Amino acid sequence: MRLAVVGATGAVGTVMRELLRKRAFPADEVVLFASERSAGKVLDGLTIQPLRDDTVGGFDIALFSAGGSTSKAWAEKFAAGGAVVVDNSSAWRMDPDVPLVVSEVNPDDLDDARKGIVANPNCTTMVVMLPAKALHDRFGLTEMVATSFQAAGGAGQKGIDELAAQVAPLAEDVDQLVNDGRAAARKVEHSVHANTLAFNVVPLLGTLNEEGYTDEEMKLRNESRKILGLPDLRVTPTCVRVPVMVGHSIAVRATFARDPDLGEALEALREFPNLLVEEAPTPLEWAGRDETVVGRVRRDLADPKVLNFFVVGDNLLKGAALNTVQLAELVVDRGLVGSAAPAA
Ligand code: A2P
Ligand code: 11C
Repeated sequence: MRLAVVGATGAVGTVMRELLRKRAFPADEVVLFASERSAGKVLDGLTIQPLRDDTVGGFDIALFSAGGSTSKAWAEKFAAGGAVVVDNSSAWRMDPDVPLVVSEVNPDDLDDARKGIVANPNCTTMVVMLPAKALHDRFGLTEMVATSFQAAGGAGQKGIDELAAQVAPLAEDVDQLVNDGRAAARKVEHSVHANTLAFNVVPLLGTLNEEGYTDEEMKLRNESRKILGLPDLRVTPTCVRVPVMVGHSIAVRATFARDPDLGEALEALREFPNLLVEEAPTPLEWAGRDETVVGRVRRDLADPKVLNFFVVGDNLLKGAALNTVQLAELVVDRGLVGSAAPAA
Protein backbone atom coordinates (compact mmCIF):
# COMPACT_ATOMS: atom_id res chain seq x y z
CA MET A 1 0.00 0.00 0.00
CA ARG A 2 1.53 3.30 -1.15
CA LEU A 3 0.03 6.36 0.51
CA ALA A 4 0.51 10.00 -0.52
CA VAL A 5 -0.11 12.95 1.82
CA VAL A 6 -0.46 16.15 -0.21
CA GLY A 7 -0.18 19.32 1.90
CA ALA A 8 1.87 17.44 4.50
CA THR A 9 3.40 20.60 6.01
CA GLY A 10 0.09 22.40 6.66
CA ALA A 11 -2.08 22.61 9.79
CA VAL A 12 -4.35 19.76 8.62
CA GLY A 13 -1.52 17.79 6.96
CA THR A 14 0.44 17.80 10.22
CA VAL A 15 -2.53 16.33 12.10
CA MET A 16 -3.04 13.79 9.31
CA ARG A 17 0.53 12.54 9.68
CA GLU A 18 0.09 12.18 13.45
CA LEU A 19 -3.19 10.29 13.01
CA LEU A 20 -1.75 7.92 10.41
CA ARG A 21 0.92 6.99 12.97
CA LYS A 22 -1.41 6.88 15.97
CA ARG A 23 -4.06 4.79 14.21
CA ALA A 24 -1.41 2.52 12.60
CA PHE A 25 -2.71 3.09 9.09
CA PRO A 26 -1.65 0.03 7.05
CA ALA A 27 0.66 1.79 4.56
CA ASP A 28 3.89 0.15 3.41
CA GLU A 29 5.20 3.43 2.07
CA VAL A 30 4.20 7.04 2.78
CA VAL A 31 5.24 9.86 0.44
CA LEU A 32 4.81 13.47 1.57
CA PHE A 33 4.03 16.29 -0.86
CA ALA A 34 3.91 20.07 -0.36
CA SER A 35 4.60 23.15 -2.45
CA GLU A 36 7.83 23.80 -4.34
CA ARG A 37 8.85 25.96 -1.35
CA SER A 38 9.05 22.89 0.90
CA ALA A 39 10.22 20.28 -1.63
CA GLY A 40 13.52 18.73 -0.57
CA LYS A 41 13.02 19.46 3.15
CA VAL A 42 12.85 16.46 5.48
CA LEU A 43 9.80 15.73 7.64
CA ASP A 44 9.28 12.54 9.70
CA GLY A 45 12.52 11.32 8.12
CA LEU A 46 10.97 11.62 4.64
CA THR A 47 12.01 14.04 1.91
CA ILE A 48 9.10 16.23 0.80
CA GLN A 49 8.31 15.77 -2.88
CA PRO A 50 7.04 18.37 -5.34
CA LEU A 51 3.87 17.71 -7.35
CA ARG A 52 5.08 16.74 -10.83
CA ASP A 53 3.72 14.37 -13.47
CA ASP A 54 6.57 11.97 -12.72
CA THR A 55 6.00 11.92 -8.92
CA VAL A 56 2.23 11.36 -8.62
CA GLY A 57 1.72 7.89 -10.12
CA GLY A 58 1.43 4.46 -8.54
CA PHE A 59 -0.32 5.34 -5.26
CA ASP A 60 -3.17 3.34 -3.71
CA ILE A 61 -4.54 6.18 -1.60
CA ALA A 62 -3.79 9.93 -1.65
CA LEU A 63 -4.90 12.26 1.15
CA PHE A 64 -5.14 15.88 -0.01
CA SER A 65 -5.21 19.02 2.14
CA ALA A 66 -3.35 21.63 0.11
CA GLY A 67 -6.18 23.97 -0.90
CA GLY A 68 -8.79 23.86 -3.64
CA SER A 69 -6.63 24.87 -6.57
CA THR A 70 -4.02 22.19 -5.83
CA SER A 71 -6.80 19.58 -5.58
CA LYS A 72 -8.37 20.76 -8.84
CA ALA A 73 -5.02 20.52 -10.60
CA TRP A 74 -3.73 17.24 -9.14
CA ALA A 75 -6.44 14.97 -7.68
CA GLU A 76 -7.48 13.50 -11.03
CA LYS A 77 -3.84 12.83 -11.90
CA PHE A 78 -3.38 10.79 -8.72
CA ALA A 79 -6.67 8.98 -9.48
CA ALA A 80 -5.58 8.27 -13.07
CA GLY A 81 -2.40 6.79 -11.62
CA GLY A 82 -4.45 4.30 -9.56
CA ALA A 83 -5.12 6.09 -6.28
CA VAL A 84 -8.36 6.66 -4.45
CA VAL A 85 -8.09 10.35 -3.49
CA VAL A 86 -9.61 11.58 -0.23
CA ASP A 87 -9.75 15.35 -0.65
CA ASN A 88 -10.19 17.81 2.20
CA SER A 89 -10.65 20.86 -0.02
CA SER A 90 -13.85 22.34 -1.41
CA ALA A 91 -12.78 21.56 -5.01
CA TRP A 92 -14.82 18.39 -5.63
CA ARG A 93 -17.49 18.37 -2.92
CA MET A 94 -20.48 19.23 -5.07
CA ASP A 95 -19.44 17.12 -8.09
CA PRO A 96 -22.22 14.52 -8.60
CA ASP A 97 -19.58 11.85 -9.31
CA VAL A 98 -17.75 12.55 -6.06
CA PRO A 99 -19.26 11.32 -2.78
CA LEU A 100 -19.16 13.76 0.15
CA VAL A 101 -18.83 11.63 3.24
CA VAL A 102 -18.85 11.89 7.02
CA SER A 103 -17.66 8.48 8.21
CA GLU A 104 -20.44 8.01 10.82
CA VAL A 105 -23.21 9.53 8.68
CA ASN A 106 -23.15 8.29 5.07
CA PRO A 107 -20.32 5.74 4.65
CA ASP A 108 -22.23 3.80 1.97
CA ASP A 109 -21.83 6.78 -0.39
CA LEU A 110 -18.14 5.82 -0.68
CA ASP A 111 -19.19 3.18 -3.21
CA ASP A 112 -20.12 5.98 -5.66
CA ALA A 113 -16.61 7.38 -6.12
CA ARG A 114 -16.90 7.30 -9.91
CA LYS A 115 -13.94 9.66 -10.40
CA GLY A 116 -11.75 7.87 -7.87
CA ILE A 117 -12.16 10.93 -5.63
CA VAL A 118 -13.95 11.12 -2.27
CA ALA A 119 -14.56 14.54 -0.68
CA ASN A 120 -14.24 15.49 2.97
CA PRO A 121 -16.81 18.10 4.04
CA ASN A 122 -16.08 21.62 5.27
CA CYS A 123 -15.13 21.56 8.95
CA THR A 124 -18.22 23.50 10.05
CA THR A 125 -20.61 21.31 8.07
CA MET A 126 -18.86 18.22 9.46
CA VAL A 127 -19.45 19.11 13.09
CA VAL A 128 -23.16 19.81 12.52
CA MET A 129 -23.73 16.58 10.59
CA LEU A 130 -23.33 14.19 13.52
CA PRO A 131 -26.16 15.55 15.70
CA ALA A 132 -28.22 16.46 12.61
CA LYS A 133 -28.11 12.85 11.38
CA ALA A 134 -28.80 11.41 14.84
CA LEU A 135 -31.91 13.59 15.19
CA HIS A 136 -32.98 13.34 11.54
CA ASP A 137 -33.20 9.55 11.81
CA ARG A 138 -35.69 9.89 14.69
CA PHE A 139 -37.74 12.95 13.80
CA GLY A 140 -37.17 13.91 10.13
CA LEU A 141 -35.14 17.11 9.73
CA THR A 142 -36.76 19.83 7.61
CA GLU A 143 -34.87 23.02 8.48
CA MET A 144 -31.77 24.32 10.25
CA VAL A 145 -30.84 27.82 11.34
CA ALA A 146 -27.12 27.47 12.06
CA THR A 147 -24.84 30.17 13.48
CA SER A 148 -21.18 29.25 13.72
CA PHE A 149 -18.39 30.36 16.06
CA GLN A 150 -15.35 29.31 14.02
CA ALA A 151 -11.79 29.04 15.24
CA ALA A 152 -8.84 30.83 13.65
CA GLY A 153 -7.33 27.44 12.76
CA GLY A 154 -10.10 26.90 10.20
CA ALA A 155 -7.97 29.15 7.99
CA GLY A 156 -4.91 26.91 8.43
CA GLN A 157 -1.63 27.64 10.16
CA LYS A 158 -1.64 31.22 8.89
CA GLY A 159 -4.97 31.79 10.61
CA ILE A 160 -3.57 30.54 13.92
CA ASP A 161 -0.39 32.61 13.53
CA GLU A 162 -2.33 35.81 12.79
CA LEU A 163 -4.47 35.49 15.92
CA ALA A 164 -1.48 34.55 18.10
CA ALA A 165 0.45 37.64 16.95
CA GLN A 166 -2.45 39.96 17.83
CA VAL A 167 -3.03 38.85 21.42
CA ALA A 168 -0.03 40.36 23.27
CA PRO A 169 -0.09 43.84 21.66
CA LEU A 170 -3.77 44.23 22.44
CA ALA A 171 -3.60 42.69 25.93
CA GLU A 172 -0.95 45.15 27.09
CA ASP A 173 -3.46 48.02 27.10
CA VAL A 174 -6.64 46.78 28.72
CA ASP A 175 -7.85 50.35 29.22
CA GLN A 176 -7.76 50.90 25.46
CA LEU A 177 -9.62 47.61 24.87
CA VAL A 178 -12.37 48.88 27.16
CA ASN A 179 -12.54 52.53 26.10
CA ASP A 180 -11.30 52.80 22.52
CA GLY A 181 -11.69 49.43 20.81
CA ARG A 182 -11.38 50.92 17.34
CA ALA A 183 -7.87 52.18 18.12
CA ALA A 184 -7.01 48.80 19.68
CA ALA A 185 -8.22 46.94 16.59
CA ARG A 186 -6.07 49.14 14.33
CA LYS A 187 -2.87 48.52 16.30
CA VAL A 188 -2.31 45.12 14.66
CA GLU A 189 -2.24 43.74 11.12
CA HIS A 190 -4.81 41.37 9.67
CA SER A 191 -4.86 39.73 6.27
CA VAL A 192 -6.19 36.20 6.87
CA HIS A 193 -9.23 37.10 8.95
CA ALA A 194 -11.60 39.85 7.79
CA ASN A 195 -10.86 42.07 10.80
CA THR A 196 -8.72 42.06 13.95
CA LEU A 197 -9.68 38.80 15.66
CA ALA A 198 -8.06 39.02 19.12
CA PHE A 199 -10.62 40.16 21.74
CA ASN A 200 -13.15 40.40 18.94
CA VAL A 201 -15.83 38.56 16.93
CA VAL A 202 -15.82 38.85 13.13
CA PRO A 203 -19.15 38.18 11.37
CA LEU A 204 -17.66 37.77 7.90
CA LEU A 205 -15.91 34.58 6.91
CA GLY A 206 -15.31 34.00 3.22
CA THR A 207 -16.44 35.79 0.08
CA LEU A 208 -19.90 37.37 -0.15
CA ASN A 209 -22.27 36.49 -2.98
CA GLU A 210 -24.94 38.76 -4.47
CA GLU A 211 -27.53 37.58 -1.96
CA GLY A 212 -25.31 38.57 0.98
CA TYR A 213 -24.16 35.05 1.99
CA THR A 214 -20.51 33.98 2.07
CA ASP A 215 -19.13 30.94 0.26
CA GLU A 216 -18.56 29.39 3.70
CA GLU A 217 -22.27 29.83 4.50
CA MET A 218 -23.34 28.39 1.15
CA LYS A 219 -21.13 25.34 1.84
CA LEU A 220 -23.00 24.75 5.09
CA ARG A 221 -26.29 24.66 3.19
CA ASN A 222 -25.22 22.77 0.07
CA GLU A 223 -22.98 20.21 1.76
CA SER A 224 -25.57 19.46 4.47
CA ARG A 225 -28.14 18.72 1.76
CA LYS A 226 -25.81 16.35 -0.08
CA ILE A 227 -24.53 14.47 3.00
CA LEU A 228 -27.97 13.97 4.53
CA GLY A 229 -29.57 13.21 1.15
CA LEU A 230 -32.10 16.01 1.72
CA PRO A 231 -31.95 18.19 -1.42
CA ASP A 232 -34.73 20.49 -0.19
CA LEU A 233 -33.43 20.98 3.36
CA ARG A 234 -33.93 24.61 4.35
CA VAL A 235 -30.72 26.02 5.88
CA THR A 236 -30.15 29.57 7.16
CA PRO A 237 -26.40 29.89 7.82
CA THR A 238 -24.39 32.64 9.52
CA CYS A 239 -20.64 31.97 9.83
CA VAL A 240 -18.65 33.96 12.38
CA ARG A 241 -14.93 33.89 13.27
CA VAL A 242 -14.11 33.97 16.99
CA PRO A 243 -10.75 34.25 18.80
CA VAL A 244 -10.39 30.53 19.46
CA MET A 245 -7.33 28.71 18.07
CA VAL A 246 -8.94 25.36 17.33
CA GLY A 247 -12.51 24.10 17.70
CA HIS A 248 -15.58 25.16 15.76
CA SER A 249 -18.90 25.63 17.58
CA ILE A 250 -22.32 25.96 15.99
CA ALA A 251 -25.61 27.02 17.57
CA VAL A 252 -28.35 25.17 15.69
CA ARG A 253 -32.12 25.65 15.64
CA ALA A 254 -33.40 22.45 14.02
CA THR A 255 -36.99 21.93 12.85
CA PHE A 256 -38.44 18.43 12.40
CA ALA A 257 -41.41 16.84 10.66
CA ARG A 258 -42.45 15.16 13.92
CA ASP A 259 -42.51 16.78 17.39
CA PRO A 260 -39.14 15.83 18.94
CA ASP A 261 -39.33 14.36 22.44
CA LEU A 262 -36.38 15.74 24.45
CA GLY A 263 -35.60 12.45 26.19
CA GLU A 264 -35.65 10.56 22.92
CA ALA A 265 -33.47 13.22 21.30
CA LEU A 266 -30.87 12.96 24.05
CA GLU A 267 -30.93 9.17 23.73
CA ALA A 268 -30.39 9.42 19.95
CA LEU A 269 -27.49 11.84 20.44
CA ARG A 270 -25.85 9.68 23.13
CA GLU A 271 -26.16 6.52 21.02
CA PHE A 272 -24.63 8.09 17.91
CA PRO A 273 -21.02 6.97 17.28
CA ASN A 274 -18.24 9.40 18.27
CA LEU A 275 -20.77 11.95 19.58
CA LEU A 276 -20.94 12.90 23.26
CA VAL A 277 -23.47 14.93 25.22
CA GLU A 278 -22.37 17.49 27.84
CA GLU A 279 -24.25 20.32 29.50
CA ALA A 280 -22.28 23.25 28.00
CA PRO A 281 -19.24 22.19 25.95
CA THR A 282 -16.58 24.75 24.99
CA PRO A 283 -14.14 24.66 22.06
CA LEU A 284 -11.05 25.34 24.20
CA GLU A 285 -11.74 22.24 26.26
CA TRP A 286 -12.50 20.26 23.14
CA ALA A 287 -9.33 21.05 21.18
CA GLY A 288 -7.40 17.83 20.66
CA ARG A 289 -10.43 15.55 21.12
CA ASP A 290 -11.57 13.11 18.46
CA GLU A 291 -15.23 13.13 19.45
CA THR A 292 -17.80 15.77 18.57
CA VAL A 293 -19.82 17.03 21.55
CA VAL A 294 -23.31 18.46 21.76
CA GLY A 295 -24.82 20.45 24.63
CA ARG A 296 -27.53 22.95 25.56
CA VAL A 297 -30.05 20.59 24.00
CA ARG A 298 -33.50 22.04 24.63
CA ARG A 299 -36.97 22.36 23.17
CA ASP A 300 -37.87 25.63 21.52
CA LEU A 301 -39.86 28.05 23.65
CA ALA A 302 -42.40 28.64 20.88
CA ASP A 303 -42.37 25.86 18.30
CA PRO A 304 -42.95 22.22 19.39
CA LYS A 305 -41.30 20.96 16.20
CA VAL A 306 -37.98 22.64 17.05
CA LEU A 307 -34.94 21.64 19.10
CA ASN A 308 -32.07 24.02 19.83
CA PHE A 309 -28.56 22.78 20.54
CA PHE A 310 -24.87 23.81 20.59
CA VAL A 311 -22.32 21.51 18.96
CA VAL A 312 -18.53 21.66 19.23
CA GLY A 313 -15.81 19.78 17.35
CA ASP A 314 -12.08 20.09 16.76
CA ASN A 315 -11.93 21.50 13.22
CA LEU A 316 -8.47 20.05 12.55
CA LEU A 317 -9.40 16.58 13.88
CA LYS A 318 -13.00 15.50 13.12
CA GLY A 319 -13.49 18.65 11.04
CA ALA A 320 -10.64 17.75 8.71
CA ALA A 321 -7.74 15.31 9.27
CA LEU A 322 -9.56 12.69 11.35
CA ASN A 323 -12.49 12.30 8.98
CA THR A 324 -10.03 12.15 6.06
CA VAL A 325 -8.10 9.32 7.71
CA GLN A 326 -11.36 7.59 8.75
CA LEU A 327 -12.49 7.72 5.10
CA ALA A 328 -9.15 6.26 3.99
CA GLU A 329 -9.62 3.45 6.54
CA LEU A 330 -13.14 2.81 5.20
CA VAL A 331 -11.80 2.78 1.61
CA VAL A 332 -9.39 0.02 2.68
CA ASP A 333 -11.98 -1.90 4.75
CA ARG A 334 -14.57 -1.81 1.96
CA GLY A 335 -12.06 -3.13 -0.58
CA LEU A 336 -12.18 0.03 -2.68
CA VAL A 337 -8.41 0.36 -3.11
CA GLY A 338 -7.53 -0.34 -6.71
CA SER A 339 -11.15 0.16 -7.79
CA ALA A 340 -10.52 3.60 -9.27
CA ALA A 341 -9.80 3.59 -12.99
CA PRO A 342 -11.00 6.91 -14.33
CA ALA A 343 -9.30 8.75 -17.18
CA ALA A 344 -7.82 12.09 -16.15
P1 A2P B 1 3.89 24.57 1.94
O1 A2P B 1 4.10 24.38 3.41
O2 A2P B 1 5.06 24.13 1.14
O3 A2P B 1 3.38 25.93 1.57
P2 A2P B 1 -2.31 25.32 5.52
O4 A2P B 1 -3.73 24.90 5.25
O5 A2P B 1 -1.90 25.13 6.94
O6 A2P B 1 -2.06 26.71 5.03
O7 A2P B 1 -1.38 24.34 4.64
C1 A2P B 1 -1.45 24.26 3.24
C2 A2P B 1 -0.64 23.06 2.74
O8 A2P B 1 -0.77 23.01 1.32
C3 A2P B 1 0.84 23.15 3.02
O9 A2P B 1 1.35 21.84 3.21
C4 A2P B 1 1.37 23.77 1.74
O10 A2P B 1 2.73 23.51 1.50
C5 A2P B 1 0.53 23.05 0.73
N1 A2P B 1 0.47 23.75 -0.55
C6 A2P B 1 0.12 25.04 -0.76
N2 A2P B 1 0.20 25.33 -2.08
C7 A2P B 1 0.60 24.20 -2.71
C8 A2P B 1 0.86 23.86 -4.06
N3 A2P B 1 0.71 24.74 -5.06
N4 A2P B 1 1.28 22.60 -4.34
C9 A2P B 1 1.42 21.70 -3.34
N5 A2P B 1 1.19 21.96 -2.04
C10 A2P B 1 0.77 23.20 -1.72
C1 11C C 1 -12.76 28.02 7.99
N1 11C C 1 -14.23 26.16 7.41
O1 11C C 1 -13.03 27.82 9.17
C2 11C C 1 -13.22 27.07 6.91
C3 11C C 1 -12.03 26.38 6.34
O2 11C C 1 -14.17 24.49 2.62
O3 11C C 1 -12.64 23.31 3.56
C4 11C C 1 -12.34 25.20 5.46
C5 11C C 1 -12.74 25.60 4.08
C6 11C C 1 -13.20 24.39 3.36
O4 11C C 1 -12.08 28.97 7.61
